[in-house]
Amino acid sequence: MTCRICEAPTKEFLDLGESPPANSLVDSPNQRQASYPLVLEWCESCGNVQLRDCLGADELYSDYLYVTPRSGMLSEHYEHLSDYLMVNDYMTADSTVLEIGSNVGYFLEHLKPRVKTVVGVDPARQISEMANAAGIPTVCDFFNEESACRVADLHGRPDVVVARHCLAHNEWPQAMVKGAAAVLGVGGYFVIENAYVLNTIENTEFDQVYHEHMFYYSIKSMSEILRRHDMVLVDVLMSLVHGGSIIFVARRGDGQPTDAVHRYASREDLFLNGATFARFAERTESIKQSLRQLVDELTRSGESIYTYGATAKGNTLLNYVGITAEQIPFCVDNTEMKQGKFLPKSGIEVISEERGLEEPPGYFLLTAWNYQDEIITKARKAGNFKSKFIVPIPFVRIV
Ligand code: DWN
Repeated sequence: MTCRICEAPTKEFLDLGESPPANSLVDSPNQRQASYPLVLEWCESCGNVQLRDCLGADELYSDYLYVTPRSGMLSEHYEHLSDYLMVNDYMTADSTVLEIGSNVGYFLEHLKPRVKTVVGVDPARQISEMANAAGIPTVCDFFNEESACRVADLHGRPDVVVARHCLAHNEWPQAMVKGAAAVLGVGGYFVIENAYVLNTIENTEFDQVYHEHMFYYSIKSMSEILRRHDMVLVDVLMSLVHGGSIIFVARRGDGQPTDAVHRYASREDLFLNGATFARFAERTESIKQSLRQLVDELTRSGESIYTYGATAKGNTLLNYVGITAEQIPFCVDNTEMKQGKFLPKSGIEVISEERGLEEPPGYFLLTAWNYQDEIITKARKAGNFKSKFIVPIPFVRIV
C-alpha cells in the first residue's frame, strides 16, 4: 500500500484479523455486524504508522457512543496541559480556543475560565447536544476548511486550535490540518494530542489498534504533515493518559523547535525500524496466548470474570484473543449510553458499576487498564475487596 502522508510505499507488520468498529455496541448479542480487517503498516520514508483499511466517517461516527469519562487522571491532565500552554505563551487569557473533536466539552469546560472564548466542533450529534446543554458552545460538524471558516465567522478567529485524540481518526488528516491553517493567523498555535507511537510499540499496546485509529503519529510523521500546511512543530509534551500520549505544539508560519523535539526525534530514529515492529508483533501474539490461557483456566475452575470498561481498545483485545460472553458474561461501565447494550462481536452485556457491585466477580479483566489505579481504588472504596484484576498490557498479570 501507500503512505497517506508522503505517498511512499508501506510495509505491513501487524494483522489482528477482522473486527467490527470498536464503538459500535449493539442492542442484542445476536445482532449481526460487519467486521473489517485490522492491519497496521509503516512508512520508512516519513515514519508514519497507519491502518491499511479505513472505514468512512458515517460508519464510525454516525451513532457514536464514546463519552469522555469524568476521571481524576484526565482532570489532572487538563490542568497540566493548560498550565503548560499558558506558561509557554502558546495560549493566553485573551485567546480564542477552538477544539476539534471536543466530545462533551470537558477540556473546554476546564479552559473556559482561563481564556477569552471557547468553542467546540464535534460530528457526533447527541454528544455535541450534551456539550451545548452543559454551556460549551459546540458546532456539530466534521472539521475541515469550510466548517473551520464558518465556525470562525460565528465565534471569532481562533488563536489556538486544539485537537485531542481526533487527528488520528480521519483517513485524510490533511483536511483537518488545512482547516486549522485556514483559520489560524501567522503566530497562531495548533495543539495536537494523540497516542504516541513509541508508547504504543514499546508497551505492546496492540489494543489501541481499532478502526477509529487510522494513524499512530511520530514526531517525524507529524512534522511532515504540518510542513505541507505552512506550520512548524515547535514543541512536544509527553503525558501518561490513554496509555502514553504526545502533545504536538505547532506554530502557523515559522518557528524554532525546542530541545525536546530534537531529543524525542532522535529516539525515533533509533526505534522506528522493521526489527522493532517485528518484535512488537511477536509480543502481541504472546499476550494473546497468555491471556487466552489464563481466562480458560479461570473459567474452567469455575471463577467468574467480568471486564471493566466498555472501551474501544477492549473490543480489539477481546475479539483478537477470541474471548466472548461464553467466558465473560458482563462488562462494567459507567457510561449510561453504553449500559444495556452488548459489545460488538463478543456479545458481552454492558452493566453499570453499581450492578457490578451487587455480586462482584472473582476477577475483572481490566479493559480500561489506562485507568487502573483509579478503577481499583474506586472498587475497594465501594467495598469490593473480593475481585482481583487482570491487567493485560504491557504483559498479562493479576493485581
Ligand atoms: O481515541 C479514543 C480514546 C481517546 O478514547 C477514542 N477513539 C475512543 C476512546 O477509547 P477508549 O474507549 O479505549 O477510551 P477510554 O477513555 O479508555 O474508555 C474508558 C471507558 O471506561 C469509558 O467507557 C468509561 C469507562 N470507565 C468506567 O466505567 N469507570 C472509566 C472510568 C475512569 C471509570 O471509573
